[in-house]
Amino acid sequence: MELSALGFDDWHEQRSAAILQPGHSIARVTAVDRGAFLVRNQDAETPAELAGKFRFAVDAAGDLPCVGDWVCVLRHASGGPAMIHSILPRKTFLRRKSPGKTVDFQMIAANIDVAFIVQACGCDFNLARLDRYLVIASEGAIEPWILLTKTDMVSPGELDHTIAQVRRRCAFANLVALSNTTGVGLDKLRALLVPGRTHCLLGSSGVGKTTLINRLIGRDALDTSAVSGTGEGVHTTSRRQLLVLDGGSMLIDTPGMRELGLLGAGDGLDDAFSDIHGHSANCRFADCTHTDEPGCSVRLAVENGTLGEDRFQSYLKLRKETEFHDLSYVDKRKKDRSFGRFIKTAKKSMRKQ
Ligand SMILES: Nc1nc2c(ncn2[C@@H]2O[C@H](COP(=O)(O)OP(=O)(O)O)[C@@H](O)[C@H]2O)c(=O)[nH]1
Ligand SMILES: [Mg+2]
Ligand SMILES: [Zn+2]
Repeated sequence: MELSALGFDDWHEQRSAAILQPGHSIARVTAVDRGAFLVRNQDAETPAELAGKFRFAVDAAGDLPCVGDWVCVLRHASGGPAMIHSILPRKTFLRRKSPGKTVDFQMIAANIDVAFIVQACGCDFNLARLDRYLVIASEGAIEPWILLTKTDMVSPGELDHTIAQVRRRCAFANLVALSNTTGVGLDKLRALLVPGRTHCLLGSSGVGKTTLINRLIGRDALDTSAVSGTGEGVHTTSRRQLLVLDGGSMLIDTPGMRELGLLGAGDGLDDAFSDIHGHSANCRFADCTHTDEPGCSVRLAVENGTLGEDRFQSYLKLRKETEFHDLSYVDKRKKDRSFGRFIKTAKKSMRKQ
């Protein structure tokens, strides 16, 4: 299997030239479990560890390899784990604010082409959470698809109602509804999986992500929650997270994440809420916050019904959250080495506005 079949393209090739050292080779991270990694190249999938020098140079959690990363590794002729010496720049990424009080980035996965945002019909279905996932995908330059699972659990009427709610909330979102139990909708999903492209399943625990991957593979390659209890932690060492399907497309299963805090997600907000961003071009003030300024086109759109009040409120809530965390992050890293980098990205996003 060529590296290109694993998703390595011109974009990565160009950026690898300056980074790749003599004797090193390129591989893709297929699984991460605390300090241990699996990496895959043309020949095989092997265990890997961070080289001491690399580990020492890392000063932020987001700089550590995550699933989907392209890394430069050194393999010893005598065997043993491959040593990871550096990470190639990420073309796309999924990241969140570290859970809890820490204000830092945590990478979920990298170099993803399509993110399937999975929600189950019925009790898991939640539009606010959907908005949050869409912002996270947009921020990382990843094409989002909404997957509604467990359609067998609701009546056709309820399913239509749920789909209509999604369409009203995010008119631009692509959607597939399916059932792992009956198999309805699986073919539609299969048709979306492109060889050489990396797809990622994102969603709460229990919505059917692992079951779906097993259905696509046709065997139980991954443990579902029914087997592992919570579906998190227990079997992670034996569980490969990036899988290559028979057709040549790649799928990443992520463990369910309870907290999906936003940090540095301003651009993602503008993209995921492009309708609101569009209206804001007509606000009287260029820096209008759409809260109490006169001549606000966004609030006008809410008043005349062009923009849903719930969508607008969701936007304000997520914006407040990322702005709040951005401020603490800047505070925390003022004396930090990597602070310069954050400023650079912040400036870039300001220019884009
Ligand atoms: N009725 C129904 N149950 C499903 C479906 N997909 C998954 N399940 C069940 O939901 C539970 C959680 O599934 P799992 O794949 O582990 O969810 P994950 O945490 O998102 O990976 C398991 O008991 C599955 O058998 C579906 O389409 N319909
Ligand atoms: Mg799972
Ligand atoms: Zn405004």
